[in-house]
Amino acid sequence: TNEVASAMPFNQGKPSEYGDAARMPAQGQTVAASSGAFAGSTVSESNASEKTGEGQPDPGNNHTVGSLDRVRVDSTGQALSTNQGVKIADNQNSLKIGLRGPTALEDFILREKITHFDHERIPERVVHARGSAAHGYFENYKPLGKLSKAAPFAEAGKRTPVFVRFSTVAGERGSADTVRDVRGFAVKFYTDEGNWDLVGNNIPVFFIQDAMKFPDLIHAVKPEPNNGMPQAASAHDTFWDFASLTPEITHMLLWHTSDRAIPRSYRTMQGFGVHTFRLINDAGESVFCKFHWTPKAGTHSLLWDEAVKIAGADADFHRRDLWEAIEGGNYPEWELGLQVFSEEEAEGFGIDVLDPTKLVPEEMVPVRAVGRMVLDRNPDNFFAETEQVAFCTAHIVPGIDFSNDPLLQGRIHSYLDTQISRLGGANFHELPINAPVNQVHNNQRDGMHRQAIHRGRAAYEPNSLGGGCPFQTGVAGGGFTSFPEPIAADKVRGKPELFADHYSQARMFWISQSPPEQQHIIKAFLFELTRVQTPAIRKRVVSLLVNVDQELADAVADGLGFATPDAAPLVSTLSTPDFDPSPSLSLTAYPGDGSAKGRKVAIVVADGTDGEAARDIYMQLLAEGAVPRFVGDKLGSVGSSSGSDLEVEITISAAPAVLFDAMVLPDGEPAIASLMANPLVHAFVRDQYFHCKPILCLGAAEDLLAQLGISQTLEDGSVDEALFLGGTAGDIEAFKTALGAPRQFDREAA
Ligand code: HDD
Repeated sequence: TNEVASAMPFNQGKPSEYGDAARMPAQGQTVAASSGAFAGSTVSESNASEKTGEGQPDPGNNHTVGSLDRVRVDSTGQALSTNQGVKIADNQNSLKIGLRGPTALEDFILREKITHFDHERIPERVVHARGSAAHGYFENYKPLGKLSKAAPFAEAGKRTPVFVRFSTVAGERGSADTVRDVRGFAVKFYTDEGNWDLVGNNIPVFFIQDAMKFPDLIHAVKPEPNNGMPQAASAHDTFWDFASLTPEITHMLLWHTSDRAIPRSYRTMQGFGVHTFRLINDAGESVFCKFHWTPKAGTHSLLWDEAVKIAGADADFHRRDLWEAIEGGNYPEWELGLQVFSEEEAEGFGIDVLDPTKLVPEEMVPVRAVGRMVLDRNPDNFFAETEQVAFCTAHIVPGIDFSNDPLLQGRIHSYLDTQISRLGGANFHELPINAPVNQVHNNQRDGMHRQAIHRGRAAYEPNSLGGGCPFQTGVAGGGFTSFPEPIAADKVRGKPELFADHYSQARMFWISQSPPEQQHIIKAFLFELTRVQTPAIRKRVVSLLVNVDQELADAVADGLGFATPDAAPLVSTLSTPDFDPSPSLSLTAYPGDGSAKGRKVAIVVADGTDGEAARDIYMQLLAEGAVPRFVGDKLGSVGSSSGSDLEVEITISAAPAVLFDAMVLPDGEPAIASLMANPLVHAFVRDQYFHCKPILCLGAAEDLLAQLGISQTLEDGSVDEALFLGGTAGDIEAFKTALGAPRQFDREAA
């Protein structure tokens, strides 16, 4: 298998770990080092945390990665030292008074080491604690100056460095990746006019309409406070109690029970800015905008049974997938799309675009692609980068502005505030991963852990002693200015009346789903509400569903063993829009490029497998960018009926079927016979089959399927499009195509 091993994708795309090559990822970017009002600064400072960017960056250098290099530590060839730089002679033994005596209080080496260790942890994020991140860039397609003067959109081909963190919401830092939950999709753009954080989710709507309710929502979904259960799950009484008493949540409940909440990987999910934002152009004109990220790999989700099993087999399933894809040079990519509309247009939508429980259907306002985002480098250090990165919705740049969405308005406060306790003070912006690529100049001073060494006497403005610097720029000098929205209104606690339409978009979502997607939603409601212990809560949730769709409500009530209750009372008599189905709300709308890239394929082998054919398939899959693995009963070689022996890479018990997107059963009679006798192999094939994944059988391998009662003819007489028996060249081609296609959900009906 040497030729196979050397063709394996892992650890090949990454530039060398050490030295200059690590600083020079292949992709270049066009951000100028010093720009804006400070371009002429003659003070040559070198301060890593403030990212001075001395002179011009090297061509082809990624600006963020480059400035992070200054703080990267590489211990190759270096001696151990204390934090004060004193070399350490003995790192095994503390300083004792006699070999069997007590330890001396003066052992500063021991004390420094233990003291530092005692303080290694910081509080986890209050929500979105579990996550994973990567570096990359955003590349703009065309100048968008007419719409927005934001720096990333200024020129065609312009690349802005980004750091992107994906997360689950409810679980703690060490919880499993594949739980049913919303996924965070937070993008930090290091623009040359400051940092812009687009802190979104993989679902375009939210649970609540006002930030005032956020602590209640999170207290309800987090583990119950008396017993600390359940971890990373919404399937418990407090969440559904809150939900059943909060009708505005209904639209989100349908997304939350849909396949969106159990993505196959971060690479195969959409992202959304959720809120309506404003874009501002040079003339100060403003339009409304919603942000969409669409994955090039297409959208793919898990089945619930699979997600549950993966949580045990590999709790890091999504983290590992992202890491391995980037290490393997298979860089995840998304297209950024904008939905742009004027305030006047929005008035005709029949929804309030300031309501984050509503979306603007793409059929109403098309999504126009404006650029692409590529993630091409893993962090060097999880804590320094992924854990310490601080996203804040308040981080916007000239050309972007907030809308009055009351959820967004509250977030603007929350994110900055939370970092102060999570990261231990007001200077978290100086942490290398958080610092903008342009230098920071202001009169904010001191505080815990201050890194910058500010020069001069004048830490106030206006001043004459500092030559008037740093100075305010005005708008013409590139300074941020808010859109001067005219407002004359009463100061009130309340909501616009259209916010009270809680069901019309929930119904639109439901009728836009394909039949298998609808079945998954029903099953998810049944799972969640069966876990709920209080019967009245179950009934209240179903009474919300009656307002969405009678069949949905009936199916859920039936599954829970009670008669469908009456509809929950409507809080408004306003007539509500009757939306048509919106095809873009179904995951079937995003096939992506249909490629097999990054799809994991198990080639199950045993003594007597036709090695030549197995190796041939392996190489063909590699050529497609897929990730094949020889899976066997135990590690070591297995004898081959043709060609040299095969090396098993992973065992069936270490990597059960749920960790693969597809499987191949090669030919070879003795091998088939021994696989048939192995109950683990039965479970493997059954899972692949019932999870609707492509299966390719070569030659006699089809006997194994026959023995398990699996055939190409489905219950309703139709042909299974993802089961390939026989192994002709045509079968192999069709199998490769199926790798990038949606699952064969027709099998579920059986
Ligand atoms: Fe939030 C983290 C996304 C509503 C308060 N949120 C956080 C993260 C994401 C989101 C992706 C993780 C960022 C990271 O990776 O570090 N949150 C959203 C979206 C929302 C939303 C898309 C609705 C549209 N969030 C929301 C509200 C509030 C918060 C209404 C409070 C009023 N969110 C927070 C927070 C967190 C956070 C407490 C925890 C850790 C952090 O901020 O840095 O401030």
